[in-house]
Amino acid sequence: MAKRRCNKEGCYAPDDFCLELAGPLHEQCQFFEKAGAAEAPAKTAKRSAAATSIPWTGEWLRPDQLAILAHRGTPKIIGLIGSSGAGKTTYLAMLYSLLFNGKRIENWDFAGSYTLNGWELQAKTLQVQEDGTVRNPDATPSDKDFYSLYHLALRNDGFLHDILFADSSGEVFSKWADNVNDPAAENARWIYENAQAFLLFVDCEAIIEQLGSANLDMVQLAGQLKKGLGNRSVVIAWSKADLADKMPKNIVEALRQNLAETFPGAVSLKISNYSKSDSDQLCHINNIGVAKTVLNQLANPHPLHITPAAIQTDDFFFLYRGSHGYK
Ligand SMILES: Nc1nc2c(ncn2[C@@H]2O[C@H](COP(=O)(O)OP(=O)(O)OP(=O)(O)O)[C@@H](O)[C@H]2O)c(=O)[nH]1
Ligand SMILES: [Mg+2]
Repeated sequence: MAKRRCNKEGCYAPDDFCLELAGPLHEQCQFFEKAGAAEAPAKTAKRSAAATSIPWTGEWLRPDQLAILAHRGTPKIIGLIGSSGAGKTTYLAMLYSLLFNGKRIENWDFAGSYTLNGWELQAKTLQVQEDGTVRNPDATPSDKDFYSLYHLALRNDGFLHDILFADSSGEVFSKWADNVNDPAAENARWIYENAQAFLLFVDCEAIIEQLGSANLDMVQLAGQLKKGLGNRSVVIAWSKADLADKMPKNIVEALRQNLAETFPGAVSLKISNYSKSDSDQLCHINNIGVAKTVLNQLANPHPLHITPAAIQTDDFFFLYRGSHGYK
């Protein structure tokens, strides 16, 4: 029997995402059913739909569900690491909101997602409510077996890449930083072992509120991340940078130096989810810039650890400048 295909233009289900339902549920799609009717009796199609049982909610993926991506090669995992409340989940919510609102990651075109519901759920928390407030994401559960892998299929240079952003609880990563063998940090260990690149979040607000102790926590986390890092890349995101001016300069300088020595050549970007204008540097440009930097480093798995030439700036961060093509 000929292989069934969808008759919706541009849809290559079952070899690729079902365009209509934005996921692997092509058997339930009206266009796929119609396509199948031409080649197979309707009863066969119904039976095969019933037999397909995918433990998949569209919210987020767990490691044991990654088989649904296996037919296209090995997905690449980006681990988000930072202390509790550092803004990791909000970063993902903002990244999706920006993409949904038409911003582009230069040279990386959105081609679908198996976790659209998960992205949507987080992005909704950033929408302004009727009373003018923003809800913000809930703290990510700190159970040792809680996983939330957010999927993006992205086309770069004609190739399709399955990218998974591995979000986790900062509390768990702090336990892991204290003791990598902590039985309560199983998910942190999995992310550390399986990620090909990392986003390390430095919480500006924590530095303002906790001063030296936030610095020490960060140094400990960075030190643990470095130990078995190999040639995997790290991008440093100074989150909640709308508050950056309030950070004590001596603490920031000490931490910045420590991170520069721990991760030579790593790109540092200040990000914020609170925008002042439509093309806000911290919110619109740098959030996308963080994603673009880490994706480009993933596409080039042996990044050259060359310290960039000195940039004339009154800010000690290397602000992201690659916004060409940014819309
Ligand atoms: N000032 C400021 N606050 C922010 C910003 N982004 C997030 N926040 C605040 O930080 C809080 C924590 O953010 P989350 O994204 O939940 O932090 P997280 O790192 O995922 O935390 P865990 O899940 O507990 O590890 C939010 O509820 C917001 O109140 C920002 O850009 N600026
Ligand atoms: Mg979180």
